[in-house]
Amino acid sequence: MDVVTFGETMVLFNPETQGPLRYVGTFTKSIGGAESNVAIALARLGHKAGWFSKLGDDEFGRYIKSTVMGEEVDVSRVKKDPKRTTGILFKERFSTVNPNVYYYRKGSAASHLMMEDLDMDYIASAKILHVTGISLALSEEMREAVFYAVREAKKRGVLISFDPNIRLKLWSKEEARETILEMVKLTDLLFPGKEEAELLLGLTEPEEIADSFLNLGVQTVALKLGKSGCYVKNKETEAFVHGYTVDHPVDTVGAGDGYAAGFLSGYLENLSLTECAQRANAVGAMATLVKGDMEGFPYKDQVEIFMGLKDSIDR
Ligand code: KDG
Repeated sequence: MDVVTFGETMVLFNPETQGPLRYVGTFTKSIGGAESNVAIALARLGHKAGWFSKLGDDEFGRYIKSTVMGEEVDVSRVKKDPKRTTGILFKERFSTVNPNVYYYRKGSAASHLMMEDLDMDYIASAKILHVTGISLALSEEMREAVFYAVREAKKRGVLISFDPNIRLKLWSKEEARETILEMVKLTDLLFPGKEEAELLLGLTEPEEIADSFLNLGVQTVALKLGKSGCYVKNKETEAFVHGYTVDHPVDTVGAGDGYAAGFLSGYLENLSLTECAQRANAVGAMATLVKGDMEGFPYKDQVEIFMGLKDSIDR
């Protein structure tokens, strides 16, 4: 396995029309979950990815499992919780590409994922364990499970990849800051957004932000700067890497997960830091071209065409 990840994936209802949810009559059903997004994006880029969670023993749980499996992600460690249900997520759109999000996930099966649910041999079989701050916000059990998995995996030589993914609908700024900074100290590859870094460190300059994270023990910081691209730094090198311009973005949700997957993909292929950042920017940008959290992630040849590394034959 190249990358193993775990966390909550919900059934996602995307409105067909704009406006307040109470007036929306039709939705497209899909799935949303930061960690499964990363696993799906990695699988499309040609890597071996495993994702697990706890799902309700219900139709939405079955739907999520078969969808992730259909993307060629290993789902062999997914568990069912007969007592709890699968979480639900609704988006609501007004004029922008950034939708509002409504969660129906409190007490969900996934938020009861705990230490005993972890197969540490499976996790330790991966080169990289990827986790996010969403799991840290869901419940005490989940938080404990994530810290345990990360500490154990680290002891067993697995690289830790972490995306803070701060969702203020799930916890307060203070709680997020304290918990996430604790996780950062265990992290090798870190993927913060600029606003997240500001919230965590109170800093605004990319170079200062990266240095602060490196001082906390992080090996590589990939700071997402939105449309402008990213700033990446490790002990040996640093670079500002331009983003890709997208003419008609339709949905920004999932772009950060695409970025993380693009970066990890480059890392697994031993690309340079700048090349990892370029692939990350490209996958993130492509994610915004399609409605849905994971639908827009490209296959390897598609991202190479997008980056101008390969010719496309359209007809
Ligand atoms: O990063 C995208 C995710 O936020 C989305 O797919 C749904 O996991 C999700 C969440 O908790 O918001």
